[in-house]
Amino acid sequence: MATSLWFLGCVALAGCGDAGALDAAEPADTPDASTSAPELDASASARRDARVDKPTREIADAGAKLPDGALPHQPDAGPADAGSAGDSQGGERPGFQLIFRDEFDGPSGTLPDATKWVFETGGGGFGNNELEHYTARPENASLDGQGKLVITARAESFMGSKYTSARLKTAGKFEHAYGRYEARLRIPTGRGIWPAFWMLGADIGTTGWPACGEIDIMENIGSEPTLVHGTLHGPGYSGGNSIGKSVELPDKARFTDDFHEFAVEWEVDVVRWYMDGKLYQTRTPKDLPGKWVYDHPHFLLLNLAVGGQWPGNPDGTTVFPQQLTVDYVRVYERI
Ligand SMILES: [Ca+2]
Repeated sequence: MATSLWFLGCVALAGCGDAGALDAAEPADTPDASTSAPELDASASARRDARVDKPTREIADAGAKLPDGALPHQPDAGPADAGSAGDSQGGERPGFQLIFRDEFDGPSGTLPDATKWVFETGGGGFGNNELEHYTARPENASLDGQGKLVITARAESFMGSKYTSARLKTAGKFEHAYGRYEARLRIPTGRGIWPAFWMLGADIGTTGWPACGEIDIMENIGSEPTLVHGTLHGPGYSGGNSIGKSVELPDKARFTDDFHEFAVEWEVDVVRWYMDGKLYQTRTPKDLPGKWVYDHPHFLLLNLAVGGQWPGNPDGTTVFPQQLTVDYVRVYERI
């Protein structure tokens, strides 16, 4: 089946309370003024831009072979634990050296490690007509005491929004170029539910979006429980014109029923996407209608949006709360 995609868009960082240079960011340009973000109040920290179109894309075979010219993947270095059990002790990967990790070990109900993660808070739709208000409360993001981070979207009235959730980023804490970026996630499901694990260029505050670059490692809309998407957004290919591919599980199993590992391996002039250790997409500058903007540090984001142009809004079939559960986030450099 064809997929309908509005891809992750921009973040305009304005007036956020985070430490670091991003505080001074100007609101980023959006690819379509008719769908640009509303004016921000001073407390709102970020906006994604609008998805302005619904391109149809190929769905990858999860067992795809490494194409000619791609750098070698380590075929026996896949997820240390492909099942549903936790994997707090893993992380060794031949040919790579860990440079960032969070296994999310810690007492139940505590907030994620503030030396690694920054909460982005606020509502207003993030340019996508999203419905959630992101908070920094443990009700929306906290450890479960069993080695997992749980981001929870709740149906509740909060500062004018009907839903609350959380959005975490490593901006100002961990920003890096190249390497392998992976997370083991159990995603939620249901119409209007929109989890993502992604990266933005750390220069977004000065160059804006999409010139800063955006690499979406995993994105799903809850009405499509058997598909996830990997995408690049850059100048000339952003929003609905972004470059990406979708991938399914064998037998079209639902992603929400188990943990899966999502990764990119990002090198000079190439980004490769993996799902459970299997390559499903490779992009190089020749694939892009615009400039390759992935030669500078990016930061990571994890978020769980509710509603918006791409996923649509929750309806009577959508169950709340919904949870994005994160077993680990790890970043490696090649050695
Ligand atoms: Ca863990």
